[in-house]
Amino acid sequence: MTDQTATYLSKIETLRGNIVGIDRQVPLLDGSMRTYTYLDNAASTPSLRQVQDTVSNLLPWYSSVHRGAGWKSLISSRAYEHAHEVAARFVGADPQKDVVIFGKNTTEAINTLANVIDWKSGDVVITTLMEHHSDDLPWRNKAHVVHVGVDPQGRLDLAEMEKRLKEHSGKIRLVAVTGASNVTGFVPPVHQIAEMAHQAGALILVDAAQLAPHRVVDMGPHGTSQHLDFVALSGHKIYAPYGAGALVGPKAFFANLPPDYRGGGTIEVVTVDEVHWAEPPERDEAGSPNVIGAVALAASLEVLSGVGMEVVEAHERELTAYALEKLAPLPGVRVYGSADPQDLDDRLGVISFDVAGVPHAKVAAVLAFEGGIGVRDGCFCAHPYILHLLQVEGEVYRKFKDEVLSNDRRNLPGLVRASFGCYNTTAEVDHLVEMLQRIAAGKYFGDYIQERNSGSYFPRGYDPAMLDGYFHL
Ligand code: ALA
Repeated sequence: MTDQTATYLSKIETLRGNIVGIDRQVPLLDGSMRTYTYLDNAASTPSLRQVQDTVSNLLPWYSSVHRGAGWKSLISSRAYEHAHEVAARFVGADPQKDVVIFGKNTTEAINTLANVIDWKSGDVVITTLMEHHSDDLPWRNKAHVVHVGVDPQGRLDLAEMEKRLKEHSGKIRLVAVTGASNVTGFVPPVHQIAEMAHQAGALILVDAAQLAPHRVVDMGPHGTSQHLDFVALSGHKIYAPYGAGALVGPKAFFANLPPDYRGGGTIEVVTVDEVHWAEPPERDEAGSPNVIGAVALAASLEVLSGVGMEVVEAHERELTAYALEKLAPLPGVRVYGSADPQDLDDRLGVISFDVAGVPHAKVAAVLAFEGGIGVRDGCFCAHPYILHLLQVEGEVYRKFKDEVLSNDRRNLPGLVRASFGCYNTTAEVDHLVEMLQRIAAGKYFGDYIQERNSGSYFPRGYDPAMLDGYFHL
């Protein structure tokens, strides 16, 4: 082992040691207990210990920010301002020209942008079929939305992007594109797309909810063709599940537009006759902000920057290659997107698959109850992309839609998704693969019953009250 590899591995081991709850034991159907294997990091990541500690350290000093004169308010305000600086640095924003607007999460960040833009009739937003709903639905009632398609594997079709940009040139207000898919893990070339968008006279938003926890995000210098105008991310997907997310973008842009939410903290002066809005970010952070969440998010970003996002990427690449190699020979297991362990430059460790003959919700239930493994199944809040990958259309689509609208989700199309964080290990991948081998061979032993409304499976005898002892209910 080279010194470099040893250093890299020790950094990853340290990260794992700092994951809150890494040692949780869960009961299996055979009566044994097992350390939980969490492979649902694309949905939400656990907290880092340093993040928890930062929150604990701030809580005794917590106070409302900016409007108080006392020592606690000064400390909280300082911590909150520092959080803005850290978030800006993490995405390579310009501290003079850009602003970080804290909110709940990526969904709120994107809705904020959609709600502040001064839309004009005929405006177009170009987005893609790969988006999760939060980077698709917010545009639909604002502008004419054009969805750029994907190639047969599910990668963004750049030739179509070029074509649509030309077709709508001059009318496009925004290109809204994911930094990485939460379904296939594909990473579109956002800087190349930025150049294309700018040539068409549009701004670009990168939904970095999935990208930021796994790769370097660099908005790049203002005024250059590949600069990213807006970036959105979520704390709960980057080891800081304390309810904060961020929208980063040009200060001058927000300074020219009234805020979406209006209220305390958003103004300089107000009378019954007139309002003078505050400068961003205050103008766009109405009400008492989530100081704890923002400071938690910044703590996580500082830990990850200290480790190096290139180290995180290298580890996750190895893990993904290992998983794809191990999954390839499993009969009945089909990976969607790319299943090639060598083809990792433009994909993350998000692996969506199905198991022939076993419904996705049942696979997830067996993994949970017999393997102690947490994955997600279904459509991952990305219906258009999943339905496309599964080729659900026409009569099949109409049938399942009618069932869902009558509260029957038993036939919901979908996939199972294993998604890695920076702390997962090859031993955890081995355990997943061994369980999938058993499932594909029909060698699970629970008697699973499917709920009509949710489509979820639970083993006979399961009672949610069993969970109460794990937390203080
Ligand atoms: N985007 C979230 C997920 O993929 C909801 O699970």
